[in-house]
Amino acid sequence: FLSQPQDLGIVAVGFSGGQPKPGVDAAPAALIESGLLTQLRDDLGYRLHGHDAVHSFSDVVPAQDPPHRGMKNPRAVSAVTRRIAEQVYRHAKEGRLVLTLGGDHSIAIGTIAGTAKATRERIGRDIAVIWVDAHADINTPETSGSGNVHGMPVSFLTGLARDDKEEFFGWLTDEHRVSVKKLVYIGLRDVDAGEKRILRENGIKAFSMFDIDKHGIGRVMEMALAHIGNDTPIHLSFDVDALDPMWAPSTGTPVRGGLTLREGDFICESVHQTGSLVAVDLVEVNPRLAADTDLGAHETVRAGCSLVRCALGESLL
Ligand code: HAR
Ligand code: MN
Ligand code: MN
Ligand code: MN
Repeated sequence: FLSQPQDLGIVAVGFSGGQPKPGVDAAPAALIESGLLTQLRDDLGYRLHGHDAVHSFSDVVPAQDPPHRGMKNPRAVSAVTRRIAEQVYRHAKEGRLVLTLGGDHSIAIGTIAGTAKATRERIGRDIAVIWVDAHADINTPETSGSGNVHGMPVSFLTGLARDDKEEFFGWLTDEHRVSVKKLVYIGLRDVDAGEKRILRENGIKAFSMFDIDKHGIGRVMEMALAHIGNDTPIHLSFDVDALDPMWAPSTGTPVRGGLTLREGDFICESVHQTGSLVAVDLVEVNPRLAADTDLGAHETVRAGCSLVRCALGESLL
């Protein structure tokens, strides 16, 4: 007895304005060129929607964009994430699983805002977020040392950071936000002092590389999913830099001592197995970086495709 084909909304986001290194905007095209969407359709049986365009957002990016509260490119990131939120919302409202291919991690402001709102309206539930990353991305504009918004998305999504002005993420309202209680980190190993304080003061659940070494990834996923609770809709936001640079060298801020590709795949498989997945982001693949090595960006793109396929159910029998 075959199950119904599942509908998958694709949002391909060529955006790099949340951090300074060009090239992360080329990731969606590289992932798609390597056959990802064809595999999802032909091998995994998904019915794809919205996959014809890689969005560039040039129409909403202003010519002048001076810093605000230390944030770099604040108007551009705000406008682009607002647009992404609308696109993700439309897919999720239809009951589609949503796959977003980034782009830097600032785009998660849009993706998570979109699924949070749509899931509340559609089934009256709050989503949980599993954030897989070497970094916590929970700086506020005031704690950030870099001013790069890709280090801040979680603070805006949880309401720890706020701004009244619409052009600086003031468009985010309660319906877009997620509770710090419904947030779980996996893979952390490069967390700023100010971020550690935020995690501690808000009692945020986080499994660092230390916890993975100590308990093993199997036990960590049991604990992570237990924290979220059965049956809670899950948004998986996967930063490819969670993987060790051995498997994913082509990324803007690589940190040694990360997940093996198999551990990354296992995280994705475990989330798929819950049956509660509503959205997946794959971010921070930068095909222009480490391009001078033997394999170039090929290995990183391949790892990214593997993570997505695992999250969408490839390897489970
Ligand atoms: N924590 C640092 C900052 O705020 C570095 C963030 C790096 N971020 C990413 N995303 N690559 O996870 O700037
Ligand atoms: Mn990140
Ligand atoms: Mn990261
Ligand atoms: Mn399945």
